[in-house]
Amino acid sequence: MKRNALSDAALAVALVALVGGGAWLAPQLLKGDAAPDKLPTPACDINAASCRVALPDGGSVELSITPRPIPTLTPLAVTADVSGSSMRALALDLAGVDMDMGPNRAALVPLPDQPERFSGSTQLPICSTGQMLWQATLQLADARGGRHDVAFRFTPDGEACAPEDAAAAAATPAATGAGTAGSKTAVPATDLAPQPTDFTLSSADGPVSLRDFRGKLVLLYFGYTFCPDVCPTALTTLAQAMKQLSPEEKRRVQVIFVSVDPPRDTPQHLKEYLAFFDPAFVGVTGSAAEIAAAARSWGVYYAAQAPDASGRYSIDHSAFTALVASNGKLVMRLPHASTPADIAVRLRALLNQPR
Ligand SMILES: [Cu+2]
Repeated sequence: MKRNALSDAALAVALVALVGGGAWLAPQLLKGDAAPDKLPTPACDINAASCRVALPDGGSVELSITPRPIPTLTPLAVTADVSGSSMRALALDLAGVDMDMGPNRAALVPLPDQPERFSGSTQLPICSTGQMLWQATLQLADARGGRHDVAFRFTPDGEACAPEDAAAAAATPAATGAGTAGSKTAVPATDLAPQPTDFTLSSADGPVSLRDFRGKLVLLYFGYTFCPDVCPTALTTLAQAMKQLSPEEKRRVQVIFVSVDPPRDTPQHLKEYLAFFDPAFVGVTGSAAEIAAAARSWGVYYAAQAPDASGRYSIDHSAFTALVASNGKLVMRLPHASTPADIAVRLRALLNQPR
């Protein structure tokens, strides 16, 4: 769905995909009674090698994240080898240091034949042209259940971050079994700190409020029409999902596309752009402050990048679709890798719930 006029921009553009890679674990499973004891960060570059850290009971743990340097939007293998200690590795949490990228915690489980080796898999859910500092926090528990954290900071390798690579990586979770309701590749609403709230923004046909769609399910996506790859892919997926619904079901679902690029996306331009995917999709925009408030409340990150010599710019942005219940509450964030069938199954399950 890449538009030719923008293909050169595609090479430089940032691509953000909140794909649900790796194993997600409800945070409450990991909450101890006391705040974790923070162990000193070792003078070791986790991006370049595995890192060994001394533990308070005299043993040590060696953390490895591969491939190295750590790429974005690529499945990562995580291994924590504990030696001379009764501690267990519980999980690895990946978080943006300067911006909240949402929960991204991979459970680590002992290998059956090597009880001191804990492994799991995860993925950095963003592909950004900008340098972004991440923190990997290894979460450990001692024999009495006390929690100990070790933090490692690194800047991922964005070299392999061309949109095509990212799209392929984003497609991987879907190909390996996402697609059923309840799949762990979706981030459940309970994991979100943001407070989804109503908004009123402008469409080509007048003001649109989220509350106008009470009684319907809403698929809410934040993006921009000059986006070379991620947004067209997401909109194509949503359009295909809608095609899998019956006319009666489709009548009870609304796709809303919120522009994070108000200077370029006029209401009329949004309408024409969205009609290419499905004329029933509604596109809205507003002032920079209105868009920022709506995005923040729905947990959407976006950041315009520096313009090139000809003044063109791309915008990094979250790439999930918020699935909003008929009462306006967030049901879940559908990852970018969701398939049309996955989305249709979820929609139908909600539509068929007794009201
Ligand atoms: Cu986009």
